[in-house]
Amino acid sequence: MMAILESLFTTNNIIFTVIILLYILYYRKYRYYKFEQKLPFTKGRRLMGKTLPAFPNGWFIVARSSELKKGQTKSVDYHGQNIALFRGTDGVVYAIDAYCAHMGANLAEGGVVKYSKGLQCPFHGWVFDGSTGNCVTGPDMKPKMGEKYLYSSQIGDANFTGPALKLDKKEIIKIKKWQVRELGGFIFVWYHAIEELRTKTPPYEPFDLTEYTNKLSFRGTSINKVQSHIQDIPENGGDLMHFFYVHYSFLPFTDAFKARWKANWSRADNPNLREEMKHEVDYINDFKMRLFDKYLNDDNKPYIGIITLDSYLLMPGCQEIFFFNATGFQLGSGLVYLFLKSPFFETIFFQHLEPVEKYYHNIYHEIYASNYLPYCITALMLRLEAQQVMNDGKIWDNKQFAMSTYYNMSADADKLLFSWRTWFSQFYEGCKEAEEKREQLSW
Ligand SMILES: *[C@@H]1O[C@H](CO)[C@@H](O)[C@H](O)[C@H]1NC(C)=O
Ligand SMILES: *[C@@H]1O[C@H](CO)[C@@H](O)[C@H](O)[C@H]1NC(C)=O
Ligand SMILES: *[C@@H]1O[C@H](CO)[C@@H](O)[C@H](O)[C@H]1NC(C)=O
Ligand SMILES: CC(=O)N[C@H]1CO[C@H](CO)[C@@H](O)[C@@H]1O
Ligand code: FES
Ligand SMILES: [Fe+2]
Repeated sequence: MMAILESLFTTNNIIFTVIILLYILYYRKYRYYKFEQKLPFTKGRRLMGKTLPAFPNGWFIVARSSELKKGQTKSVDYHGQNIALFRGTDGVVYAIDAYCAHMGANLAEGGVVKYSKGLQCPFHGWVFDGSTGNCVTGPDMKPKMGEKYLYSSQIGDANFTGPALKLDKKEIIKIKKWQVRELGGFIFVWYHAIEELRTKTPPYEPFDLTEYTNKLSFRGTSINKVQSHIQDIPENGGDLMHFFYVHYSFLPFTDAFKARWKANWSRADNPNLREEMKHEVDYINDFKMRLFDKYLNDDNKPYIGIITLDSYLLMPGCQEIFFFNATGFQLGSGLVYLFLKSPFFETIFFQHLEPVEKYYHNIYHEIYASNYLPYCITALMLRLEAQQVMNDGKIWDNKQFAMSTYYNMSADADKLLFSWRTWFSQFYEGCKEAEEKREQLSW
């Protein structure tokens, strides 16, 4: 035994051991780690109950930049809409309604990029300008006039003699155009149920993370599948109590490593935000305040919720140790930017929701971490994060939407839930009416 130990510590072996250790830490397999949950946790049939509208307004990510090369198209189904996404030969990403104004072909399925920013229908060759939605006649992008005919509503009646088609109007042919942003490798589309607000410049923009991600490296993506009302997911940010019940355990299969959380939430337009979110540790507080300076402004403040989270680890036979301090920005209904700060490293979890259909969502977490953090550590962090989301998933996938519900207004946690819900209700503007109009659709 001693001989083996002694031989391990000869110079050559120490070098060898260090090399092996470094190799494990930088094992290439985890350079970019991807985790995908197989299935949601939904059990049996569930009475979802009455809910708020299923599709709130906001910026949502519909694709990664790498998925859309110049001249490529992608069909996007989201919020009950079919969108044709394409990258012009000018390099810009455009989003227009999927259905051609002529005979209804899907422009994303076989459409060809034309005149640098137009998309040509695969059926009879009409071209739509991605920047305006206008149907155009040639490379000069001149809008084309068309005659709109409506079928008579009496078709199908007994003894109907016609005419079957009636001229409705003569006008410029146009389909819906969606606002697009491309930032940090992601493509965002702005959804608003109200027509004028869909086309007007949105009141807030996705965050530009470049300043932070320049210092960090992109390490991986996790995808959790959730079957619940979309609000249940962001609502976690304003739900302090659930941390104690759902997130108390750090590692799966064992309760030996417990977590303790100190969480709080505030609307970003709270005039006392900086005092109330002040952190007692100076460098953490500086980090937080710098984030507020960079990302909050008078225009976007009403649409942002601030999460603060301190995490402590309890290990058997050890003193409680701090794990990390986090500051999160809930930006509208579909994006969360979580900045983790510790004395040893910096990490960003960027969470975005992909509505697959009514009550079915993919939750993405993109992890960015300090360059010197070993790959296997960030892979583990991402995997543990996905595990925490799965803990939530077991609740989400089987719960009802809490529409008319009881609050304990003498408890801080429920008061906060109440104010979180008040804040989030703004994202449903116009959605109820839009969804009622779409009722005849199957999704
Ligand atoms: C259609 O025409 C037949 C035969 O002329 C007539 O008996 C019937 O009442 C008509 N139906 C309607 C709905 O007008
Ligand atoms: C959250 O912050 C508010 C405002 O500073 C404070 O009154 C409240 O006690 C905090 N809640 C928790 C659970 O720390
Ligand atoms: C409501 O909250 C108060 C204060 O935390 C607590 O004393 C009380 O037991 C709670 N009521 C219920 C029904 O949980
Ligand atoms: C490393 C560090 O400063 N951690 C801090 C995280 O936040 C808590 C307070 O909520 C501090 O006590 C820790 O020191
Ligand atoms: S359906 Fe698109 S051109 Fe005819
Ligand atoms: Fe949670």
